[in-house]
Amino acid sequence: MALFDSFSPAQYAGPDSTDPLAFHHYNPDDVIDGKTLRDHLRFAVAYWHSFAWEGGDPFGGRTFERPWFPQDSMAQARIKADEAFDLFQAVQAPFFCWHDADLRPEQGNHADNLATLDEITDYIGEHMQRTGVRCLWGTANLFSDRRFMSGAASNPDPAVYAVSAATVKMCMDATHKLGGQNYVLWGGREGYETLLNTDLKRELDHMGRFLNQVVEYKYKIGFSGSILVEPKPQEPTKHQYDFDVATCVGFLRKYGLEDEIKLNIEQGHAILAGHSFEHEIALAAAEGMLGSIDMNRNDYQSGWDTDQFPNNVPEVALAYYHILKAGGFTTGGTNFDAKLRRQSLDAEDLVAAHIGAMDVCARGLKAAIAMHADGGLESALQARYAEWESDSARALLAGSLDDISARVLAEDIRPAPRSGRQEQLENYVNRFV
Ligand code: XLS
Ligand code: NI
Ligand code: NI
Repeated sequence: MALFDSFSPAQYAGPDSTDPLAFHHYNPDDVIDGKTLRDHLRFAVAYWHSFAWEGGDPFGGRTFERPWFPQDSMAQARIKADEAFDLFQAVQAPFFCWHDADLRPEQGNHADNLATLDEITDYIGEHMQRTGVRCLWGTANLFSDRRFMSGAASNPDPAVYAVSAATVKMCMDATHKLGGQNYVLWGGREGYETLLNTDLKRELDHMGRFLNQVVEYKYKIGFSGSILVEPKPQEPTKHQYDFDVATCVGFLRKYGLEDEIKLNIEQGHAILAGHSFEHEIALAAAEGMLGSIDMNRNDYQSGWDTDQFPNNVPEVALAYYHILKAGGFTTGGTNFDAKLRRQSLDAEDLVAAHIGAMDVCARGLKAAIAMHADGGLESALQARYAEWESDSARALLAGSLDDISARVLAEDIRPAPRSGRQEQLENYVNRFV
């Protein structure tokens, strides 16, 4: 019995509606600032959390019952794909994202896995044609199988590097075939458990070369999407090499990739790294490396990557404010890399989770657009730095320490501290959310 085919596509019913399966704030066709909300937000469902994850945690296994479990055959993979596209339509998701291992079971050698991925992506391509749902990004799962336990590109064993590179080539080909708009590399187990057995410099050099091979291959096949790296500080390894945006920016520059690779920023990973989501977004934008976002929050107390659906409008509003300030998404979008809580057993829970998350994002985006149009934050920023526009201030940057010192003495420069107005700015934001 199919799970999601009885849900007709969720409709916008307005903020006063009490229908739990209707949109209250996300009206996909609403045009704001010259673009539909659909095109501003570019929502994507994550195949892995919604269809491959079975509801397990470190203390217990599967809680969900789904017609495509156990996920051990191509027949089951097809049922899963049918159900996935029913869900995408039920929540009006324009995009989805996937790992190879989510789409079909990995079985046998690389040749077997190539053949089965080709087969299932043909099948998925038919669903895409039929429904109009598109691929935001594809990626390779280089972390679940035991062969990746010590990393993929950073593995001490060259055989694992080889299989990882071949797997990424396979997944880039599949992403290209499905018209994917980005290709993502999240480090998975690229990191270490202990420095006692780790040659950190060698592992970083191997990762740098690996990413260069990815970029070379992108040009070879004419993939026109963006290559994105997804930072995360820990989990599964104790220390992940792609720790946060700042670390990734330095890494990409070191290996000559700063003009080739952008970043996919996840809210939960920002929190794990001790940053706010908007910090990571604003920093990536400042470096010209903002690509896409994974919109899933963490529990602020547990210290785990709990991948919960977003539900905090003020947080989401600030994230979109910085995305809009950077010009909005181009190839990127809003991927719900989010999973249900393991007690949320019903098909309806998954539908409601996505609808609610889309509503939260729509509210946040509308607030961000309004703040943008009002310009209050921008003019406060301009005012704060206005003196740097003067010739005498510019001369400071052009001069030497000697020049500056002479000026401080000659002009008897004595700074007069002035307010940063933080509370007033916070109050300002609260008028919009
Ligand atoms: C894990 C990551 C993962 C990536 C895709 O924490 O968020 O889901 O988004 O491999
Ligand atoms: Ni994550
Ligand atoms: Ni993610």
